[in-house]
Amino acid sequence: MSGLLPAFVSLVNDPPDTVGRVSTMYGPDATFLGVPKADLANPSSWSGTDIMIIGAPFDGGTSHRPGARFGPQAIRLTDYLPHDASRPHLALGVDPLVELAVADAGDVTMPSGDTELSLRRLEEAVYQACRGGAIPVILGGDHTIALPDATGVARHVGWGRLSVLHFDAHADTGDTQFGALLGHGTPMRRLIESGAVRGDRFLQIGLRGYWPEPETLDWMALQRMRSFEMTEVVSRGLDACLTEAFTIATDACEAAFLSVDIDVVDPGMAPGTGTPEPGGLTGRQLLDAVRRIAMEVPLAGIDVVEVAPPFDHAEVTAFLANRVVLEALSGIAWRRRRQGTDPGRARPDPAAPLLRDR
Ligand SMILES: [Mn+2]
Repeated sequence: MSGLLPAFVSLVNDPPDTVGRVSTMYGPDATFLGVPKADLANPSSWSGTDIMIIGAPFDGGTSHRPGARFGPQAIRLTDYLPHDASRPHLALGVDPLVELAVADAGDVTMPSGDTELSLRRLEEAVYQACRGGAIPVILGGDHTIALPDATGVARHVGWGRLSVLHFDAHADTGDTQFGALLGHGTPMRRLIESGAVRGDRFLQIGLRGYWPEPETLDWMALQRMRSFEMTEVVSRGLDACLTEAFTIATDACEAAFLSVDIDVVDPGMAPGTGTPEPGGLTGRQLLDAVRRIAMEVPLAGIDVVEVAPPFDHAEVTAFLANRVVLEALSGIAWRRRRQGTDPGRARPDPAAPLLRDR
């Protein structure tokens, strides 16, 4: 690290195995809806944890408007109900925060000016959570973090044995971004290039607009990616597209990683994001899709990214992202109930009348 000013040396030399800390990088030391804290560096303190919330407050990879570094805290805190670590889900009949052991590791310390150090720390934190038996749920942060997120999960699940379900307005498969390999426009290409995930088990839903350019689409086709552009989603219906995606995602893979870029939703319903693209899913469609995925597909990791509170209005986007996390956790809790010996109050058909047979 010669040539750097001495003042920066301690930061750069910070050991990469510094996986996190039991607090948050920006704002008060709060956990996701009041769930207990966990110290990733001390696994015995969180043994038995099913879900590990990890904050990734990094926006150094944005190509346009930054601000997603404030996403984790907004997703943790934005809810009109008490932060009492209980959320009984009406349609599913499960309480994910009670039935699953959910803990919050706080934020990984990710200086947005040092991309490589930040991503290395995050990958290690995700891997540690997986190794301890938890499903990591990473709160972004810009989409650059999908690279360490899915890599950390693949290291545990099996290299190339992980499929990806990716909701986004953008493919994020660029070769470089302003000449850099790392950024929120390139993580999906890096993941496929490294072999962490399979290109032919990579499902993208909600693409639209005016990017990427034809050369990148050629590369995506070569990898045998399956990308559902919004016109196909509208024409066939989201449910039919999801059913096809699930068939591919569960073929010859151990588990799936779910990556939700909040800009997949129309900017009218998710204005707080850095690169808004008109014409997206409704908030309702995204919640239903995430719930269905968690109910039907074995998930090994999740991230929710690109919530940028400085551009939000009335916390619309933060409320939605908070519910995206809850729908995922509720679906996981429902799946475990239905597959276990005691279904409890889990409702076999969420579409049935709420108070049927009472
Ligand atoms: Mn993205």
